[in-house]
Amino acid sequence: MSLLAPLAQIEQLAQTYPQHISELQSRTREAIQRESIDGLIIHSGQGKRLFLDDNNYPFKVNPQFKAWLPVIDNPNCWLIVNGIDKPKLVFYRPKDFWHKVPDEPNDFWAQQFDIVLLTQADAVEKHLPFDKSKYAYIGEYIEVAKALGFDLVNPDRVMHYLHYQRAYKTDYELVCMRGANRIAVDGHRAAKIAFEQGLSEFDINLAYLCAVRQSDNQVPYNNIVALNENASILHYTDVATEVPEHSRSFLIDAGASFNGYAADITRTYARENGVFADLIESMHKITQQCVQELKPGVSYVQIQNSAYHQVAALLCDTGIVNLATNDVVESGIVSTFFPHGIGHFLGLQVHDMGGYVSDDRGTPHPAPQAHPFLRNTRTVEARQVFTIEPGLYFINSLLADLKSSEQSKYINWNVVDSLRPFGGIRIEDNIIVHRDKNENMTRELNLN
Ligand SMILES: [Mn+2]
Repeated sequence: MSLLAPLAQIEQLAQTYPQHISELQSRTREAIQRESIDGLIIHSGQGKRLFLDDNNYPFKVNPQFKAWLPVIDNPNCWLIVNGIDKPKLVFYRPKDFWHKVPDEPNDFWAQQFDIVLLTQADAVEKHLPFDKSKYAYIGEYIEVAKALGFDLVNPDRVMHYLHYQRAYKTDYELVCMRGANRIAVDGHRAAKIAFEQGLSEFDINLAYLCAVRQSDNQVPYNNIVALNENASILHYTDVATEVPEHSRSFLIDAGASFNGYAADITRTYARENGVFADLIESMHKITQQCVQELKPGVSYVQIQNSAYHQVAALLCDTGIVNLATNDVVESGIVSTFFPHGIGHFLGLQVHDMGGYVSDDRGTPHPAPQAHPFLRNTRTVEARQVFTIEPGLYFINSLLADLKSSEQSKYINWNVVDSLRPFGGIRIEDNIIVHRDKNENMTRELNLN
């Protein structure tokens, strides 16, 4: 658990956790009934060696494991669950003087498990059910599962059900997600100051990590810290060490982890007033308008369409495109400037699972043709957590395509060229949908 957690938050975690486990138990009962099996054996993972090397990649835990408990840094752990008996945790605690050995579990979550300590990773078999034919292995290491005698590995019916249900967060998960936002917002404030001081991307990133007290490997995804033109590269993860001559603009897409749950926040800043700064203000309004439209019963695709219209209107108002708003959308011109989805589920993973299905049997519901990068097509419901992240960019490769097309004549290229050096804008908030209201976790922490 984060050392930054205030006392009230620690109490909330302890109070809400038993209900979280009982919800996971109930999902487990349903999942194993559908598969006609007796239980699930969930593997936290294992160390992964670099090719021709004796070092490991950073350990990334199986999300189905960390769904149960906030143990995110310990390989070779196992959970044995059947939805009825108290969950059994095989907790890896080797004799090792090279690496830090985790303490024996005694945190708020520990009493929900029957805990067995494992000193040798390859001695786990005696703690697992003898007859594996009625159990499914849930994890990444198929060869390990086979060697242990499992026939069923990540069976579809179980996985579809668990992924679908993961979209409905328990109260415990909401406490964790608020915690992740709180940490990330501290980082965003520090990064903004570092930009104002004229620091390099590398040093801004350090300022961010320093404020969130998490390393590159602990934050939920690689931070995007982009000055000037680099802000037009959607997943820019270089961190240039040199200080640019002019820091005109700054886009930062960076999160934080809390008990294995992610925050995913983006802000964009301009050095000086002007057209680009005005565009940033307008994009803040579009984000907040989309958040307002997010409510139970609405299709997430509808939010995407709304964002498209609003960005199209902005392109017209700014004189970038000389067409009526509807024509900017229908011609597809808007996707040159806004080429990604409006957002996604957020939770144990930054792009949480279960966005492309229409039911818990995994019936596919792919993104519509007009929005191929949209990561969610479900109907919005209470207890779901989303990002809302409209963008407006000046991406040279996409602009070149537009320039060589029929539609080039509708574009005011002088305005476009004057904005290219600023890269682009994305404003991303994290929202819990409740039955009667939305909770914009990011804005409630006064990150504007
Ligand atoms: Mn995002």
